[in-house]
Amino acid sequence: MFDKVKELAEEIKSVRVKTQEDLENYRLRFISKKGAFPSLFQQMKDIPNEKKKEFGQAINEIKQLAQDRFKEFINELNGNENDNLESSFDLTLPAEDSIGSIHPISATRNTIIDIFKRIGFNVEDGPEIENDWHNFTALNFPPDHPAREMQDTFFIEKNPDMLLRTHTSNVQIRLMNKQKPPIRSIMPGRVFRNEAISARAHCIFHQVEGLFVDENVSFQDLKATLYHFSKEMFGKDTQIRFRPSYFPFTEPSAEIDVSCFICGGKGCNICKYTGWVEIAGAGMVDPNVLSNCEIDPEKYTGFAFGMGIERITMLKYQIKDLRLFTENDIRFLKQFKTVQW
Ligand code: 2NL
Repeated sequence: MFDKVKELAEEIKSVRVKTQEDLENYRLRFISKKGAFPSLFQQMKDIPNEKKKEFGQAINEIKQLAQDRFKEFINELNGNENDNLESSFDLTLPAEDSIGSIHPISATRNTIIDIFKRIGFNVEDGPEIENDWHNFTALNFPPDHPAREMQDTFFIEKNPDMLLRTHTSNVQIRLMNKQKPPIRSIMPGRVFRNEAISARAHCIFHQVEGLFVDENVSFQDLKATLYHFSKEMFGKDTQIRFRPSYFPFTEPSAEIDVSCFICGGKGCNICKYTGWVEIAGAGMVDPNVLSNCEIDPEKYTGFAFGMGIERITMLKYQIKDLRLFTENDIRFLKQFKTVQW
């Protein structure tokens, strides 16, 4: 009798299941009520009493084996089916929701580029990893100048210093070195500062800087250019104002505000009830900066400006937290599907 149990165990172990039909045969033979086990249990009555327990345990063990293998066979067959793409996906269905959207930072950058291109500015690009000269010293930040504190950055190497640029002005320095006036260019790009990340600050962000150097370029040219830009960007009724400020690389320098395009200047929580929002910094290029690039400050003058793309995007779309730009949460990005540029 025990031999029969052993034989059945061997048989179960030797079975290979490749098709649904094999599986059904296995089920009939080892799992169903008419299979091998009920008849084995029936033979219990012929077993001497002292062996009954041992016999029962042996049958139960291989019955468990039969059931375990049955589950494995089912998984194997289903698994193979999933490998077969044709049977589990309908490839003729239209792709759903697969077209992405323009990132709001790109949209704002593209709008800014378009506005300046139409009034004759070129677009320039340059390195994100920069040496001390092009990021600081040529821009009139002497090595111990306190303004360097405000633009602490990430150093790739010390002595000689290699660092992540804190503004795109490095591109302007490089441009003035290789191209003599007239120069009329904007420089969009990624910049870096050693800042704690919060809703209002990030260690990586984006800027557009602009530079116009020629004979007789005046502060009036700067005002007219930024006034035109503001109307194009925020609407034709936009007003601008200049507040005196300080940058090491411009003299005089100013902070530029536009009349609040949400409330039209009446006061709201975007403009913090002042009627004005800050959008850029600007000024006349310091003569030292021109000299550093071997441009004669007696012959040429220039204006320059810089604006943060994140800041303008946050104002435009009323985005309250800067971190949303880099988290790539699809629920945030999807909201810009209708934005063209
Ligand atoms: C801001 C202010 C500014 C400049 C950037 C510049 C570049 C050269 C020479 C002189 Cl090569 N100036 N750039 C000038 C004034 C302001 O940026 O608030 N940016 C976000």
